Amino acid sequence: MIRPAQLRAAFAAALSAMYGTEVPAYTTLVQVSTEVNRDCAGDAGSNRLGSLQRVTAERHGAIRVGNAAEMADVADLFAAFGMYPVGFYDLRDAASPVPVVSTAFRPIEAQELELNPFRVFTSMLATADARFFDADLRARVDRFVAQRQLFDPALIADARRIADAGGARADEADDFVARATAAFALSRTPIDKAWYDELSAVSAVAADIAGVDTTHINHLTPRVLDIDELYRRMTARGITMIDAIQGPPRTDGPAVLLRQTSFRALAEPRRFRGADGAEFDGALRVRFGEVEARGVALTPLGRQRYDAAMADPARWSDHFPGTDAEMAAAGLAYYVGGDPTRPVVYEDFLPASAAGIFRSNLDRDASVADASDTSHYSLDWLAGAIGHHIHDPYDLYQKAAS
Ligand code: OOG
Ligand code: NI
Repeated sequence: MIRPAQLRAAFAAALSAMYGTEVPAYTTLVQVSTEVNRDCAGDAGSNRLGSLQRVTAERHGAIRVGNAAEMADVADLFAAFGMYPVGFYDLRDAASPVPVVSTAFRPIEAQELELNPFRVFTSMLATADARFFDADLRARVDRFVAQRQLFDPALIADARRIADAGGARADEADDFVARATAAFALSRTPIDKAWYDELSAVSAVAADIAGVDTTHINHLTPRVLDIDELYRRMTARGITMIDAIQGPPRTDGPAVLLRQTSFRALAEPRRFRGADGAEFDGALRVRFGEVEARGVALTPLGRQRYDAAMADPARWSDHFPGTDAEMAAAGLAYYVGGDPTRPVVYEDFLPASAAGIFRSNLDRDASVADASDTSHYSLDWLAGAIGHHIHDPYDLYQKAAS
């Protein structure tokens, strides 16, 4: 029996290999990340926020789907890899709104995270939100998405069986991982130019999701121990990074939550079909490179402080103490058994950073109409629609700490 953790590690590695052939700059990013991690971890190869081996293998992916049925397939597929939905992110209300609601599929137990922490931020197009989609466009998008098939039903059936059995048979594991990986390859099928452009006028993300017949990895993000150093080294190599590192500022105190930065990938060649039916070559810039550094998970109290601190990051130390011992004593962050030398690593995402990452890689913001939103997207709605419990991240951190 091949256990979910082994399948997950193989899946993450296969996606990484595939994405590296699709987006060559990603390979550079992984190389530089590996160098930075080696330099940071020191001779012992260890770091309080994770072993060099774990951190260097660590990735998160991002994918985008068009409706709840597609999201349900994703949930069933990822369950075979021991990845379960955690948290609900509503990016429609961000400073630069994106018409999606999201969750993150990831391992939920400490031991599973240690074996392989691969996670995938998964967004669903919010077509029921009238601020982005009028009734006519919504109906056409919903129809387009309903007629396509992102995942072979046989793949999903195998995933359900593997999830129920708690692993795959040795003779089927490689083929299962290969088929799951292929479902996220960039499609070579021609894109209907008029349809893609119509959706782009609403939102580049809407076009990326519903302008094509397939889904794909939008980005795959390695983890680094020192993101400021990574930023410097990438810049020195002539790769233009976005202006800022998203999330908390660099401080002398304990690293908290998640810091991320990215670079825009170059235009990728894509095939198009014009109104006259003729095909031609074009290019799209929708996929990018992202990198992240992870810190200690904050308690709800710590998160409140974080939100207050982010309103005025220059005065960080007014909100957060400078040592793990003080963080633990004040109940601001999670530590295993309350021991300040054993931080519980933050495994999730940050909505403001996610919106910032989306935004920094788009040519323009979504166009938001002055309509009222009568949609009912929520964590409970999504859980019902995909038929899976969505875990509360704080419950998981509490458990990891106890
Ligand atoms: C997802 C953006 C969110 C992150 O790291 O915050 C994300 C997307 O671009 O589809 O991946
Ligand atoms: Ni990301």
